[in-house]
Amino acid sequence: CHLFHYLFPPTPSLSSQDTPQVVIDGQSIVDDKEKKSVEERPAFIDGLTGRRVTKKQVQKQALQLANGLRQLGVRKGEIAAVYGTNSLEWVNATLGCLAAGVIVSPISHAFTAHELAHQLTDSLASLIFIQPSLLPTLYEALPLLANPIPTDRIILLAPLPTTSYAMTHLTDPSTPPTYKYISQLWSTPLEISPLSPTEELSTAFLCYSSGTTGHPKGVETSHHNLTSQLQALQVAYEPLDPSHDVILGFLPLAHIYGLTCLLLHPLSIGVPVVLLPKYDERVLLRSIKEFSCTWCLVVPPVLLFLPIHPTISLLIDPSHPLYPLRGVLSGAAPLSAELAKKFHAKFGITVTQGYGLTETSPVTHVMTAEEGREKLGKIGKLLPTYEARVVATGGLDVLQGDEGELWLRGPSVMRGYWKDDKATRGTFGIGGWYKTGDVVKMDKEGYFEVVDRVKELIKYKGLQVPPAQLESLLLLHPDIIDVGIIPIYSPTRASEIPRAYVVPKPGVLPLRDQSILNKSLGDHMTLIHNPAMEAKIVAEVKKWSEGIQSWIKSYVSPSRYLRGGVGVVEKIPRTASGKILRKELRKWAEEEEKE
Ligand code: 4UW
Repeated sequence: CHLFHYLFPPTPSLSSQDTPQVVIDGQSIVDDKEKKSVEERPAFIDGLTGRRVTKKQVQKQALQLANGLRQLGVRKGEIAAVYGTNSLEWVNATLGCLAAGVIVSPISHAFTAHELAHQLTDSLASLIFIQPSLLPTLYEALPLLANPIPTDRIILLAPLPTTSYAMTHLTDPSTPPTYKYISQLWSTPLEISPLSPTEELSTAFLCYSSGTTGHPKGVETSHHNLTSQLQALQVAYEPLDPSHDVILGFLPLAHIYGLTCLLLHPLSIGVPVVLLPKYDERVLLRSIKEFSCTWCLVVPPVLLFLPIHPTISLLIDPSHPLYPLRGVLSGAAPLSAELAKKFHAKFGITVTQGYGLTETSPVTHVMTAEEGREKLGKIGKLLPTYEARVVATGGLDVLQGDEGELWLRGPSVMRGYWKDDKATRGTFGIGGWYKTGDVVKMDKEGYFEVVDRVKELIKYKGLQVPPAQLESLLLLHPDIIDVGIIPIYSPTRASEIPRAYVVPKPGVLPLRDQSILNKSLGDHMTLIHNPAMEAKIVAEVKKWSEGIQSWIKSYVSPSRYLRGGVGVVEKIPRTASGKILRKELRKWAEEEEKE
């Protein structure tokens, strides 16, 4: 059905007389009082202000927005960008668009004007919901857009200001601001038309992912993809109790992990979510206590910082370290069993894992906390509705227990990449199998483990860093003639970081000098940290590479900075067809590591 109808099933009455009771041995197991209190519990809480909305209010406001969008002339099938940090307004914009049949393309709040312009142009977004503080980035992006967004379709993601707060300081002073706050768009009547069965396959979301190769592409996620996903999660996800559990939500809703696991799934099962705009240890600890959070979603680096931050220890009661938190679910990047163990030793809380991809809506593997205790470091069993194969190079299934690429099939696999048939064809094998680009193995009981990645993707703290995007940017630099980017692992960050190898234009650096070539490592590479290099040249190369690192900062968001550094080399190893031999680059990085 329509995702909106799945989230808010059209039950005619919620009065106690009409509500069917579950009766066991003559006793009602859900008494009216308890049911009523569950309905009155908030669906979402703004963790900073304490503002809260119940599920009924969420539904009403979404319908009001849907109607307002219609009045604005926005039609079914148009694309709305939602650009901001987690907030109640973000939820309203997204669900309002869903109800109106408008496709939502969430955009990371950390994006630069350059990245924003790319996604707005590529997605063909015709309206944007934007957090007011991000307006300056939008102004920078507007001139770069191929499809301009009219001013009356720039809608502010913020509660109506209570004072006569003026937006002028954020806008071009020559044009008076005409933007509306999201709630100014709300209008009645409140109803949405059901989707016909064919429309169920229509796109609901357009999240961006680089997939196995190339630039970020829009992933077409349909209503049906998500309703199937939510049904499967209801069976296999950690059992959460709507009358007791509260989820802490600081991961970005704009990433599919947050979108499904912090917004859609909790809303569908009626468990409240405390929304925080970013990861901040102090706010996080305060929120756990203030809102009695019992469940938390993280990416691996969070587990590293929390235990070691010195000022944080003071906030923790040693007898109940993170009370009442009882479970932590990690995903989006590799988690070592060791890190999970350390966290458990410190806080007595089991870290369990899930796995998924933007292309699979996203969860395909997950474990409950109970399973997590036994299977540390694994990603769990295959979620119901999915079929999986573990495939060797050449396309044959490996023997049970051996490593191979994970291929998936199921109703939550994306429709395809937006306006990119070639990429879509490249990612699906014969029989409609979706090739993940991740290398896994499965134990006898059916628990999977991620052991490697064969695709280009780099994950910085769970966020995608597409090497192809960074490479094409670096090629625009006047001093650079070739470049290859790979991930290196940073144990202090518990995350991969991108490292660039670049070939400078002849003459830019004194690298062609024979005396230096003689000291190079291998035939093709001159290490900048080679201690034999003359100090002056080392300093020059270092300064130049730092210049490259800061140059890229004006184009990409912080998760994509070249934190792994810039290595200067004579040439980038490529195949005969010109493909970068990333394995070779990885070897270089390992050699440097040993130095
Ligand atoms: N271990 C190792 C993992 C893991 C992993 C993902 O940005 P995307 O497209 O999507 C995501 C989705 C994350 C996610 C989904 C459902 C879920 O339950 C959960 O954890 C609770 C997390 O990140 O990136 C997809 C790529 O991210 C890597 C892997 O390479 C995959 O192809 N990845 N989860 N547990 N690697």
